[in-house]
Amino acid sequence: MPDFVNAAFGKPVEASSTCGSSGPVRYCDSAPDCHICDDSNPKRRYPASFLTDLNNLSNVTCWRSEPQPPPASSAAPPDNVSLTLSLGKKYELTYVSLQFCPRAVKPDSLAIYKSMDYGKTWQPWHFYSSQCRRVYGRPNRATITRANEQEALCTDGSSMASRIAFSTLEGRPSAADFDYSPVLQDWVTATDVKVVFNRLYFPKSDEEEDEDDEDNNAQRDQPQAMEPSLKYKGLGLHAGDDLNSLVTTATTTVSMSHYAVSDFAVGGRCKCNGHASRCTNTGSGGAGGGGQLTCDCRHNTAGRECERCKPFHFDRPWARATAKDANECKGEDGDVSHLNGLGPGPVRPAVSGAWHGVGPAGSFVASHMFIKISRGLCGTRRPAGAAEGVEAEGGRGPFRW
Ligand SMILES: [Ca+2]
Repeated sequence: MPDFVNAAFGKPVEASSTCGSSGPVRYCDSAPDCHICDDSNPKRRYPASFLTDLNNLSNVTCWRSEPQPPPASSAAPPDNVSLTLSLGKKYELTYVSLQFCPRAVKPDSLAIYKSMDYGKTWQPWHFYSSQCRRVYGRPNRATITRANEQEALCTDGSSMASRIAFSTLEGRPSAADFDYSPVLQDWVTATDVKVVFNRLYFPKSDEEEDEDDEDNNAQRDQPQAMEPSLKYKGLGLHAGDDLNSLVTTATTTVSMSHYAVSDFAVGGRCKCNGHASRCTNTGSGGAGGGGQLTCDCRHNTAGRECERCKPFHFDRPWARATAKDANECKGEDGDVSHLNGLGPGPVRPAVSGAWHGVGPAGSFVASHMFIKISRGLCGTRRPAGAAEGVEAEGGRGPFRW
């Protein structure tokens, strides 16, 4: 299988908000320690590309979002600052980690989503919040059983250290049988990963009431679980509001804060369904020259993820390779093009007992010959118990197995 890598390294990340993108802005860290960011000034830039650059501890580089005032109450609209990472290929990911910048405020609530179709559709992968029920409509302590292994959990954000690491398989019962769990193989597959920061702070007074809130509001919160933003519709800020003017006004009165992340990493392997030991760049990739990452498929498989059998190798159905069985696609390696004109007819393998099998494409292998016949003409496989070399009915006439 391909090497375990940080698939995010060097990949582009799209940020919905970047500090100083429309001119110099004052931002503050957790202490009253304020600075200016300005995206047009190389010394004061905090672009999204700093999320996936080399994570050098002696020279930490950070992405920072536009500063904003803290929410007035728990009913204030969510921030919805997002980071979208596109991997350009299916990967099987075992962790997603975010390292927050030194001295930066740790977010209270964030959601991680994944896409398996290059960003067309998204599904929740994990939530972090000090208020799981309120913000995401999910219990804080849910249990995963074999019946709901594809369910996103919410864990308490108050335990967030300077790094959060979501382990995709942790606590999921079938993780030990990963090779045989299509559900989990699907669960860890992603082409894109999106992090949405919903809350930097949760107002203190609301936090203290949380214990009662858990049960009393469980039902009220439930229908809004999947769409946190709906919960705040009609309250506070609207999409059309000029945030910059609000930010400027607020700077003098409240401590401005922001999201600040130094490293966005996703750990996993290029997805090849067990049929390749590496992924390679193919093609020129056009003007960018980046090419397209594709599995270097073996076992007679084909496709970007080795997700199907090569032509003329359909003698058994495609299957993912496991630790015990390569599940190689079977067929005849020889050139059959010269037999294309051969019409349907009875098949008589020249050598008794040299029968290899009949595949979905109607291929029939006998000794060193590869004879193309129409589907179903010679039946399916040798019936159990039928001895080799006996006459058998098949299509238009008897032939030998
Ligand atoms: Ca960095």
